[in-house]
Amino acid sequence: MGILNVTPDSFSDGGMYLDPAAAVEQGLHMANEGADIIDIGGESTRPGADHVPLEEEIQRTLPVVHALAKHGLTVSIDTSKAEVARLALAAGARMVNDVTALSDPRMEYIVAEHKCDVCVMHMQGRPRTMQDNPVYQDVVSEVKAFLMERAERLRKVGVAKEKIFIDPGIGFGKTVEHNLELIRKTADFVATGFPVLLGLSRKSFIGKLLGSELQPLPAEERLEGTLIAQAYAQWAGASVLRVHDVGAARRAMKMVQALQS
Ligand code: HH2
Repeated sequence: MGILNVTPDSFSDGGMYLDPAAAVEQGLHMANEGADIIDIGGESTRPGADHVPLEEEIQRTLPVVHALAKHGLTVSIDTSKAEVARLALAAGARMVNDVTALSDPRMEYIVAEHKCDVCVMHMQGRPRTMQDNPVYQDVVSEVKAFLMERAERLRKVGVAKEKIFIDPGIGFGKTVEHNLELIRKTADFVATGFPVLLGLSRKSFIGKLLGSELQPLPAEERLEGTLIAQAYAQWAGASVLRVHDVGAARRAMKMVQALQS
């Protein structure tokens, strides 16, 4: 899954694809490099990010969703707003990536109606404050229980199991150690029988591990850390990796596949 943020403030590619033509070009480029899905987001979820009004999010995302779907690409809409999801699905998107896991009460019905794929992600708190002081008794079991509850809500409105992707939400209300523990236990999430999606790409835990808490390695120097963490998750059975560097991720995935066969 290639990341396409049509935002001014995303932590890694913010401001690069605000112009719809540049966004479409980047979407096509990622597909060429081997992305199966293009995930289009109009609201940054980085720590401290501000809320984006509905109309603004629609204006940013819809033209790009429409254009890339028209080119025959599989498009995912990264949104927590049911209305954005509804319009994106009508414009040709085939997946909803909801980092708030159905916080909008209409979301599950829209997903069920369109029979599309959906990703529910775990987050402790909300972006503005989520990194302040995340606390868990047992991070893996708490995150898993939350995801199972949200998956059950989708099952109840008729969404097929294989259409529900679960995501532990790396970096969303988690310390470096919480993130590492969740990645180490990828197989526990895979064992639920739901496909697992993971977003590790250039995340700050990699910067902190390879630099320091106070001086994290910058986002553009996190590729090796990203690829190794992704290879581990793929080996443990993750189904989808959400990435910025599609070509490099594809080559790494091929190597893992070759070693596994
Ligand atoms: N991470 C980000 C955004 N959406 N969706 C899922 N399912 N899983 C993730 O880990 C995930 C996500 C954050 O990364 P990015 O899109 O690069 O930045 P921003 O939120 O600043 O736009």
